[in-house]
Amino acid sequence: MEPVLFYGVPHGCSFGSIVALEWLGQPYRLSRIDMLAKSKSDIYRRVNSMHQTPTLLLEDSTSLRESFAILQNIAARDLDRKLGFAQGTKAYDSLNQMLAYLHTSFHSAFAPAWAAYKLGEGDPAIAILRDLAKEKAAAGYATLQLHLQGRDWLVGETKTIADAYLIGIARWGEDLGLFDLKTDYPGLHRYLQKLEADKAVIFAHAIEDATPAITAGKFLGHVTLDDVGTHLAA
Ligand SMILES: N[C@@H](CCC(=O)N[C@@H](CS)C(=O)NCC(=O)O)C(=O)O
Repeated sequence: MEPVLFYGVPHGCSFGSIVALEWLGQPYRLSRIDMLAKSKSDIYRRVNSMHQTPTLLLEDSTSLRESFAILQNIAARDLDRKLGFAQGTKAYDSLNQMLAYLHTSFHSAFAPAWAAYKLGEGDPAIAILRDLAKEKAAAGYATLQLHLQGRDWLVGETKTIADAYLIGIARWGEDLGLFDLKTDYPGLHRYLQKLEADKAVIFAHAIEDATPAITAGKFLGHVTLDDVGTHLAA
């Protein structure tokens, strides 16, 4: 079977992997995971023991977890697309450096606010957690805005998996009610708006929102977890 990307709703960081698969232009399928569901799927746990998204189920039925690894796997499928670079080159190092920053510093900055989101209303920890996230995320937005000054894309001359990954995470500041990006980070906002106009990004939003989605790549449709279970058992 073609690779299957398990993506999480609402607004998972898996968004970037959907965008990257669209940009790659090779056949793939998607499977939807509700991250807020009370009961966790045993089938999905067989694919990802931590029950996190994203996961890429590969052609040989093995699972690849972690956005960083999934995005590099996607890019390496066709280096001519320039979504990534050949290992051992300076461009590859720059891309890895950016992906590591985006994951370990920027993605993780929001973790306290996501923890607060799951707490019951009136919990005194909420304000502390949100303040902590705001401080860390503000540093991230400022760093990225500065980095983008005089550049069109995060790494190199064309859009890469780093841009795909960032567009799925940068929205969290507004999702969580911590920032107004247009006012607070206008330079970064302009770059994000440019990405929002990309067909693959429009497609990924439609997929998350479960509205009609027009693929700009080779999306072959959704598979259910039951389909995946049958496939895994085979
Ligand atoms: N280190 C993982 C983190 C993935 C992650 O944080 N996924 C979130 C969505 S963005 C998730 O699955 N949350 C649900 C949960 O942890 O139960 C990666 O980079 O792929």
